[in-house]
Amino acid sequence: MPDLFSEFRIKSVTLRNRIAVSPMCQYSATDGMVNDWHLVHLGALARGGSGLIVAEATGVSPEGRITPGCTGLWNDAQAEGWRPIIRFIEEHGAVPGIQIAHAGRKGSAARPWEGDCHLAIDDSQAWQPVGPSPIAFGGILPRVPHEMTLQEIARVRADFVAAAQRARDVGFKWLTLHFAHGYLAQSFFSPLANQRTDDYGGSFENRARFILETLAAVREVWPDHLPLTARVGVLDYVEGEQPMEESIELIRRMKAAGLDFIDVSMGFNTPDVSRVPWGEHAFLAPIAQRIGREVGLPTATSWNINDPVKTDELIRTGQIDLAMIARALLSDPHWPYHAAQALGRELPQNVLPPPYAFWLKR
Ligand code: 536
Repeated sequence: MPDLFSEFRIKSVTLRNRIAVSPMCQYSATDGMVNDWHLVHLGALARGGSGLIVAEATGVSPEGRITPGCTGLWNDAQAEGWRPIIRFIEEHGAVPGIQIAHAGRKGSAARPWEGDCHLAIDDSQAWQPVGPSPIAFGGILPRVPHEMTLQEIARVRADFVAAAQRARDVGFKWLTLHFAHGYLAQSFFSPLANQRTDDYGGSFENRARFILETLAAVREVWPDHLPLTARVGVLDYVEGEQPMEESIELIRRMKAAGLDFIDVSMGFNTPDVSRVPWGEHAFLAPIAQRIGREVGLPTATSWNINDPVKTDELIRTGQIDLAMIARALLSDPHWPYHAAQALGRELPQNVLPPPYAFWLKR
């Protein structure tokens, strides 16, 4: 069995270890453009030795952003901005990935540290959020989304395709579709957000349609030799959510449509997260393991993964193939180095760049 520091191979991509940087919104872009912040933030994570770095949820259109500070891939200038970041990540031995997203009814929000709530309608930076049905998320995101027409659904699908092409052309090697966290695609799948009566709502087939069509359209342009992955919200921990069997069947059909890898996450389709077992280490790992086994796809999960010994065990016992780590890496980009120490292992040669490794080797 592999351990935390074993390579991971998928398609033509090899990760140096099983430590992956989960996408983390920085809300620090202007008009969707990355800047020095993103280079330093992601560069530090590459220097720190993680195998895979998935850049933050990046809007496929201006209205697809969560906040006005989110990154975008709806024009070529935005794509070009990623080039130095991709180059730096690769020069330091990590694989550059990006998550493309449409925020749906949760979009047009303030940055978390500026309130996290929907922007005022007359705010010059605000836009009209869209969704499958005119049902508000609630809580601090009270705006009722515009119910998307069939034409608007087709447009978002085309926006995902165009963003995937830009990600491909600028050199990303790993693409993650954001089908989680109550954003647009996930909200089509959830009966909590979708009450449409046309081909995109109601039955399992209809609620799955947006995700499956978007995935299939992206697969047409994303190179066969590169992994196409998705982060899927498989449960919400609330009444009225879809049964787990539906989530598993969705991922089975995603595999048939060309999905290579699944990152198991939550739905977040309601403001009520009181039943999420936040305190348990890697609480989604057993669910991820079940899905990976039943569908037959390499699997990752995230949320409260921070303890090196427990994380190594998740890999060694085959529960997950990759650990998607967020906050632990934010607080310590050198988590891989410290994990090797905690595991009592000799530091693998490829974890730290020579100017650091020389002084820090044990
Ligand atoms: C989920 N979040 C997910 C985000 C950004 C904001 C927060 C994303 O996928 N881009 C979350 C919900 C509730 C509590 C913590 C995190």
